[in-house]
This record gives sequence, C-alpha cells and structure tokens, in this order.
Amino acid sequence: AALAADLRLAWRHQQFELDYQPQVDVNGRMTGAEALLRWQHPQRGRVPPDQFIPTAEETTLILTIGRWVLDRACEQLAAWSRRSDRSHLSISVNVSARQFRHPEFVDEVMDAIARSGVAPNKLKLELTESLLADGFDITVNKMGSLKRMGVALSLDDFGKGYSSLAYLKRLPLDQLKIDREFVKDVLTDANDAAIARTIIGLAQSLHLQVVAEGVETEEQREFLAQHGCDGFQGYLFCRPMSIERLEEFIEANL
Ligand code: G
Ligand code: G
Ligand code: MN
Ligand code: NA
Repeated sequence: AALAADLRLAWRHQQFELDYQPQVDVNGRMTGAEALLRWQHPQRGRVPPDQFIPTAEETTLILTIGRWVLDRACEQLAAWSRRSDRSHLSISVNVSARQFRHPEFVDEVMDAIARSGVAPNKLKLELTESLLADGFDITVNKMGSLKRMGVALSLDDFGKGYSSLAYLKRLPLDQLKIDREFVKDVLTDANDAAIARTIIGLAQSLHLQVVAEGVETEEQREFLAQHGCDGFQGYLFCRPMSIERLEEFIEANL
C-alpha cells in the first residue's frame, strides 16, 4: 500500500524515466533499442522495474504509465525518422498483461502512432506468455488488430512461460526473444544450450525473427549466431542508458 501511494506521487512528480538498450544484428549493426522504464526516487535512488511494476499492475497506474511509455517511444521514433542515419531504427516497448487486456489498448496504440506520425512497423510491442492465460481467442484477435495496423509483435522472455507450440503457431508474431535465463549458461549447461537451439529452430520454422537477451560475452554471441540467432541484446554491446547517452552510442557506431 505504501509503495502504491509512493508510485502515485512518483507519477505526479514525473519521477519516471526511460532508458534504452540497443539491439544489434549478426554484423553488430544497431537495429533498434528496447525502452526500459526506470523510477528515479529522490531518496531510494533508481528503483528497478521488477520492484515496482507488479505494484503498478495492481492499480490502474500501469495503464497511465504504459500510455506514457508508448507516447515517449513514438516521439523518439518520430525524431529518428527525420534523420536518414537513424530512420531504420525500431523501438521495442514492454506491455504488461493488464495493459494489453484493457479494452482501449489497441486504440491507444493507434493514437500514439497517429499523433507522432511514425511508421507503425518501427514500433515493436513486447508481450509475454502470461497474456495467454486471458483466453486465447481474445488475445489472438487483439494481436491481429495490432498486426493489421502494421505494428510488430514480439514474445518476450520466451521459454519461461507455458505457451504450447500449438498456441505459438496461431499467434501473429514477428519475433521471439530468448529469455536471458537460457543465455546466461549457454556455453556451460548442455540443457540451456539445447533450449536456446530449440527456440532458434522453432523461430526459424515459424519464420519469426529471434533475438537473444542478456548476451554478456563474445562466446555467447558466437554460439547463438552460429545456430541462427539474428538479433542480440545485452551488456556485451551496451547497458540500458539514457537517451542522451544512447545518441552518443549511435554516433560512435554509425
Ligand atoms: O531493465 P530491467 O532488466 O531491470 O527490466 C526488468 C523488466 O521490467 C523487463 O524485463 C521488463 O519486462 C520490465 N519492464 C521494463 N520496462 C517496462 C515498461 O515500460 N513496462 C512494463 N510493463 N514492463 C517493463
Ligand atoms: O524485458 P526484460 O525484462 O527482459 O528486460 C531486460 C532486462 O535485462 C533489463 O532490465 C536489463 O537491464 C537487463 N539486462 C539487459 N542486458 C543484460 C545483460 O547482458 N545481463 C543481465 N544480467 N541483464 C541484462
Ligand atoms: Mn523486454
Ligand atoms: Na525479457
């Protein structure tokens, strides 16, 4: 309850910020970035999202924050679209189950895109397998509406949840993200290596792009790339950082 009250104050005092973490292709070229929410608390410092998003989800604040994140991401995409050396970049936005479930969600995405004037395919929504608990047909229909709008859809934290392969086939996805849990020990744990390879193979047979998160070493990147992974994100390339620092990273890596 105390945290919920603190979060409302945080919203009122504009203590939320977005960091961005670059994503790169097999050639090391940046293809886009994931927007990651941060709470800059005057006393507690920077509070990581896993410590406040669950509470925000218990209140309607997640809807307010979620709209703000979408708007910010679209504004950033609009700024990049006006520069020829950045117009290819995409931004991935995490969408919580409660936010996705809200009846207005599809309209809100449409509004954010319309207001900013960005190409819809530059916006990627990261959904999690927990959405499937809501009822499969509703989820698929909503995803279909977003797809028809041209927005890209990614399944985040893949492998941690419980989505069956039969379900996966029917979801209108563009991308799977291999959870960092499986990437961490991919070189030393035969089971994790098998899981990572299986996810990559699955993505390939479903014609989905596959991005590994939490890539920290060149050896991990190499292993994943050899098995067909086409996108990478992690400390090896870059930590999540402010938009100002990200702009410097982009300049240095053009
Ligand atoms: O940046 P960090 O690794 O601490 O993020 C932890 C998790 O918090 C991410 O995996 C992501 O699922 C979640 N997260 C980050 N930003 C957002 C956001 O804007 N909205 C939602 N719903 N979740 C987010
Ligand atoms: O959406 P998701 O919860 O997966 O967000 C990714 C989270 O993983 C972010 O909170 C980010 O800070 C964190 N992260 C990003 N790259 C790395 C990495 O290379 N190693 C570790 N341990 N965490 C990472
Ligand atoms: Mn994510
Ligand atoms: Na993730």
